[in-house]
This record gives sequence, structure tokens and C-alpha cells, in this order.
Amino acid sequence: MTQINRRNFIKKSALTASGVLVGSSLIAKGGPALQPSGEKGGAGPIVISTWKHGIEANEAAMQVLLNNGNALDAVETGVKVTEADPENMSVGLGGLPDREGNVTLDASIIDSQGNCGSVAFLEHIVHPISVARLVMEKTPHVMLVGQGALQFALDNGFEKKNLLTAKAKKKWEEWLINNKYEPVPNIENHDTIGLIAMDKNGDMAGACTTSGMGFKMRGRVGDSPIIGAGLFVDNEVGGATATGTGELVMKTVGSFLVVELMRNGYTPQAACKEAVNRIIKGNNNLSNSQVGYIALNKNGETGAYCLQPGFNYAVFKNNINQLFDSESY
Ligand code: SD4
Repeated sequence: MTQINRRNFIKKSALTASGVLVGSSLIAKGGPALQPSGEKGGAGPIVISTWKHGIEANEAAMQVLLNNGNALDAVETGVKVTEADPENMSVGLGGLPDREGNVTLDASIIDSQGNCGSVAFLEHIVHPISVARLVMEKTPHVMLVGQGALQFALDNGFEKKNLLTAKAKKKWEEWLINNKYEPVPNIENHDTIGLIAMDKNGDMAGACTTSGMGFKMRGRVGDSPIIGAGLFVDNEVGGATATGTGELVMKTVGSFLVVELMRNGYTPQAACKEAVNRIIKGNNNLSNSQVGYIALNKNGETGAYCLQPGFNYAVFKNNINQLFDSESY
């Protein structure tokens, strides 16, 4: 631990980001900066989310927090931006379909009281995160899947829509030519949005939503809707969320592991790294896989770590919304 912290401190001194402001978003010159990990935190509001699309999601989430909204409203509002974007081919509307051409969505949400909701294998609904929230708030259950989740959504006023855009359909038709069932890391078929927010009272919530692995087997569900795997928040400790090859995250209950490590004194950065190490230990061949974790602790410190270079994440804090390259194994 001491060694890790010392290394992080040195990195921080060397890599403090310089960049340009776009609206309230700081984009580092020459691409995203490396996160100055181990930095001192601070009170909320803070938002952290996965990938470049996190910048826009963070903006929306922060707007809620600055208007005195709570962390739960912030995380839902934030990831809805990504879900509604037809150009984004890995979340919600416009997501890549399964190998039979159906767009199937997974999402989960956790509030500051430890309440959870999730949906999996949900079709035809643009905002699975809002259905997950309703499962949490209106049912005695945590998770609804497939037809049951769809029926629940329709009963609660959600509209049935075709989620397969012309662009995603074209990609699927191209894929069908070779029909090779082989997941590829770091491109748009592994691109969930996971977002953790802390409001100005220091209360935290998290959300995670995805169309999952592109061209997956019909019925395949990843880590994103599995509480503890794709997302976990403990308001006393912090929150974490995952992106990448869901199977690897599920087998190690990754986000729960990150939070438990933080509970035991790890910084968010060191916790994310250890959770990735846990995956590496049990696997000889990870060249076709990616996993990225992000985390935020109760002190407002952030961290991230991933298997392979290429994962980035967005942090909105101290009035700056900034994209960082994650450190990798
Ligand atoms: C999944 N973890 O379904 C999700 C996909 C993903 O970045 O994260 N893509 O396995």
C-alpha cells in the first residue's frame, strides 16, 4: 500500500493535466490526461463516469447536483443522456444488437440508502435506467428481466420503441458476413456508461447502463445489471462501477470488491488496481478482453484502473469536467 501511494504521488507531481476548457469541460491537450491519482478529495458535488461519453453525462448529472438535486436523480439524469444518443452504439437507443439482431439492454441503479434496482435482457425501452429505478422504488424486488421487465415498463407508461438504428443494423449485417463470435476489447462493443455521483451533502448514488457485448448470444446478460459486479455503492465508503468484458467482472464481483477494498483502507486507485489484479490472477489469456473500473470514495477521491490501454473516464469536480486516460496493467 505504501509503495502504491508513493508511486501515485510521484505520478501526480509529474502529470498534472494542462488542457482547454470546452464549456465547463476541460479536455487535456494532446488527448486525455492521466489521472493524478491519490489526490486529496473534497466535498461534493462530484461526478465520475466511464469513457468519453461520460463528459456529457457528467454535465447533466452535475446540473442536477448544482440545482440542489440528490445523487440518485443526478446519476439517472446523467446516464439518460447516453441512453438517448442514437450515435452511441453501446448504450440504449442505437446499441449494437445481439447476433440475431435484437437490441437487449441491461441497467442498474443504487441509492444512498443501499436500495437497488436493475433490469436485464430488456428490449424496446430507451431508458432502462429509469425502469431499474422504478423496480427499486415500486416493487419489493431488486431485478426484473426480459418480458417481465418489459411488461413492467409498459404498465408504468414507458413507450415501446424500435431501438435498432440504421447504423447499428448495418454493422450487424456486416458482422453477419463472417459471423465470428469473438468479442474485441476497447471498441464500441464494450462501452457501458457507469456513473457515480456525490451530492453536496456527501451522499452517493450510482448508475450503470449498457446494450452489452455487441452481437452477443441471445439472452446473454453481462455485469452491468448485476449488483456488486457492474455497480456497487456503500454510502459510508464509496462507489465503483465497471466496464468491459462482463464475464470477467461477474466472476470476481468486481465493483463490490473495489468498495470493500476501499473500506479496508485502499485508495480508489489502489482498489481498482487490485480488482484488476484479481482478474489477471485467474486468467492466462486476456489479450481479447478489457476491464475498466472507476471509483469514488467518501472523501471525494477518485481512481481508475484497467486491463489494457484505451480506457478513459470523466471526472467533474471543482467546476471542471475532465477526461482522463486510465492507468492500465
Ligand atoms: C457487458 N460490461 O455487458 C458490459 C459491456 C461493457 O463496455 O462494459 N462495455 O459485459
